[in-house]
Amino acid sequence: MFGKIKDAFSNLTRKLGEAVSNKELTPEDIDRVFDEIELSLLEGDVAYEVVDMLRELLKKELVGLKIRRFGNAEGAVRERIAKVIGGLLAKGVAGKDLVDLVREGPKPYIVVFMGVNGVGKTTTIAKVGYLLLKNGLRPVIVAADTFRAGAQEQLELHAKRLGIDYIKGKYGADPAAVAKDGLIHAEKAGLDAVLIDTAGRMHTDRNLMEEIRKVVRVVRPNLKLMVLDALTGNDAVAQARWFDEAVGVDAVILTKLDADAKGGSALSIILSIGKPIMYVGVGQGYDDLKPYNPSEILNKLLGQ
Ligand SMILES: Nc1nc2c(ncn2[C@@H]2O[C@H](COP(=O)(O)OP(=O)(O)OP(=O)(O)O)[C@@H](O)[C@H]2O)c(=O)[nH]1
Ligand SMILES: [Mg+2]
Repeated sequence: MFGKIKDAFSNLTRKLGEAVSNKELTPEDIDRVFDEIELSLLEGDVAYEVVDMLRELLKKELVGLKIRRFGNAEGAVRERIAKVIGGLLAKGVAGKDLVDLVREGPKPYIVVFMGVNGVGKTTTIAKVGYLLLKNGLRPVIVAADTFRAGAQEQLELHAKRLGIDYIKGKYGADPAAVAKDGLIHAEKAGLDAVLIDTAGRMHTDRNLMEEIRKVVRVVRPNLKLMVLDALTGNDAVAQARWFDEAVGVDAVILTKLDADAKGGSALSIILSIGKPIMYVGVGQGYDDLKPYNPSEILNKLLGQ
């Protein structure tokens, strides 16, 4: 993870360190060094706008930097870069973990998972169900994807394996009605949370977008979670914007971080999403869901 762009950041630090050990840093120095490393950032899948944003922010932070003779120029540069990127990464921290929200929130606490096709919604629901169970909370999983063949069975299999209550609907059934059934079940059985899986949809599919609006209107979720695939870069940022406009997005779960070998795609999403990142998916197992941890990412990017 972050392998390729880690090299680019280490070159950035070294080159700026060299520049500052001779004289005070100027905007031109920073442009020159950025021009030299820009291609490797882009090749590492960092979005063009993100490269530009970093260039401007680092200019603000670094121009005028002076190092005393025999001072540690590279160390001073690294510290400033860490401050800038660390600050950006910290913006994504969610105020509260889902476990706390469920524990402290209304009972049952209702969560809708949404996103485009194949980003990992169903897998993520199973992981979240497992996480709640481990913390002594009882969820019900609701298959409100009545659209895609196999979707109901896929979720049912997870629920059975995990020993979690499960509510399904018939193919073609109204997803809002299925979601409501899940809510009624949770109320009757005194469960803590309702986790609602929805069909993958593109913003261009007006029927499906109308359908997710209806689910939200009918069950009034306490949390609307958008699932995004780390490999999709800029497109993920656009997806979050569409869903935010359509139904509102409270927080994001970023999946497949383990599969983003270069790292720039995930980094670009994290730096430009403008929403709290509640968890990251780091594999296909039930345990492969981690809280978003900015300092761990910063270490991977800038660590020596
Ligand atoms: N490596 C990796 N694979 C993941 C992760 N999360 C999900 N996947 C895989 O991504 C694929 C799609 O996952 P699903 O959970 O079916 O995605 P979905 O969003 O429900 O898909 P649709 O219902 O068709 O829209 C599966 O092969 C999952 O195992 C993750 O964090 N890491
Ligand atoms: Mg699914």
